[in-house]
Amino acid sequence: MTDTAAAIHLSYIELVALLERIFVRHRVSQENAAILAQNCAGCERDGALSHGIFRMAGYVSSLESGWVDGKAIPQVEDVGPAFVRVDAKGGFAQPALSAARPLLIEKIKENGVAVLAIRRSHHFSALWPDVEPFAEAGYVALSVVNSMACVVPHGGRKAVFGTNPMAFASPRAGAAPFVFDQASSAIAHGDVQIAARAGHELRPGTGVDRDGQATTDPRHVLAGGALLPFGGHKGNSIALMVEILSAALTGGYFSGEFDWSGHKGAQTPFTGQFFIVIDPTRGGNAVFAERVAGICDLVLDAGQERLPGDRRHATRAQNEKTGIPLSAQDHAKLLALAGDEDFALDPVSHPR
Ligand code: NDP
Ligand code: PYC
Repeated sequence: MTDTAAAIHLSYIELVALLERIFVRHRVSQENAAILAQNCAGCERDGALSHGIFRMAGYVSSLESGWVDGKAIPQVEDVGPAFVRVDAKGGFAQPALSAARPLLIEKIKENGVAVLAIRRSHHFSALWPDVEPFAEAGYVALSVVNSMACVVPHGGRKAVFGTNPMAFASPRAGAAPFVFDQASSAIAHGDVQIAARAGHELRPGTGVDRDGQATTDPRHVLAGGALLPFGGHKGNSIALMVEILSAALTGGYFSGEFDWSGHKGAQTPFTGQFFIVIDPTRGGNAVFAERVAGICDLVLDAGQERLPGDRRHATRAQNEKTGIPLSAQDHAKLLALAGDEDFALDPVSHPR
C-alpha cells in the first residue's frame, strides 16, 4: 500500500469477491476468475505487493486488448508415467495448473515424482502461490516461469531474458513450509514500476538505460532500458535455465519471441511454466520434514536474520487478524474496475 493511511481493511474473502467481480466483468469465465482472484488476493494478503492489487489494471488492460483469453479451457495431456503436459490455450497459467493438479498428484503418488509442463500460458503473478500448496500437502515443489524480454544477458547488449523467477517449497516440521520465490533479474519488473511511481532510485547494478549505460533511475529502465541478471554470470545461467525449462521444454515461447505489438495494452507475458514435484518420503528418510526444520534452525542460529517466506507468513498472520489494508484510493480504483457505478472510471485509461 503506497498511501500513508490504510483507510479500508478487507477480509481475504471480501477481497477475493471484489477481484472476482473485476475479472468476470473483463472477459474472464467464472471458474478462471475464482482462481485468479484467490491468487491475487493471496499476494496482497501476504504483502507480496508487486503482484497483488497493483496488478489488476494490467490484468484488465491485457484482457481488454484481446491478448489473453480469460475464458480459455486448458487441455491436460497425460504424456508419460511421470509427465503431465497442459496447453493453456492462450489463457492464464493458474487455471492450467489447477486443471492439471489431480493428474499430477496421481502420478506423484504412483511414481514418487512428476513433472508438469504448461505451454501457451500467461503468468502475471508471483510464483509462490503455485508451489506452496504442494508443500502444505507434503510434497517438495520447484517451479520456473519465463516472462517478457527485459533482461540483458551478462555482458550483453540486448534484452533476451524475462525476469524469470524460480520458486521452491518444502514441508518443514513444526512450522510453515520453507518457501523461496525470486526473480533471476536483480529486481522484479513490478518493483521497477513501483519505484518509478514512488520516485525512488534503484540499487546500483540493477539496470541500464536505452543506450546501455548503467542507471539507477527506474524511469530510464522502463523507457527502453533493461534490467540485469542478479549476481552476474550466475544469475544469468539461472535465467537461461528458466528459458530452457519454461519454453524450450514445454513448447511455449521464449521471453523475446512472442509478438504482442498488435494488442495495445497487452501486459501479460505469453510463455510457459515448468514444475517438478516430489514425494520426499520416497527418499527413504522418514524424518524429512524434521531435517528441513533442522537445517533452517542451523541457518538462523548461525545469524541469518530470517528465512525466505517468514516475512510473507508473518504478514499473512497479521492481515488475517486485522484485515488486508488498502488505501481509500486503491479501494476506489478496484471498485471502478468492478463497475461500481459510483466509481465508473474507464479502467484502461486510468491505470493505477
Ligand atoms: P524478493 O527479492 O523480494 O524476495 C525473494 C525471496 O527472498 C523471497 O522468498 C523473500 O521472502 C526472500 N527474502 C527477501 N529478503 C530476505 C532476507 N533479508 N532474508 C531472507 N530471505 C529474504 O523477490 P523478487 O523481487 O526477486 O521477486 C518478487 C516477486 O516477483 C516473486 O514473487 C516472483 O515470483 C515475482 N515475479 C514474477 C514474474 C512472472 O513472470 N510471473 C517475473 C519476475 C518476478 P519473503 O517473501 O518472505 O520476503
Ligand atoms: O515483476 O518481473 C515481474 C513480472 C513479470 C511478469 C509478471 N511479473
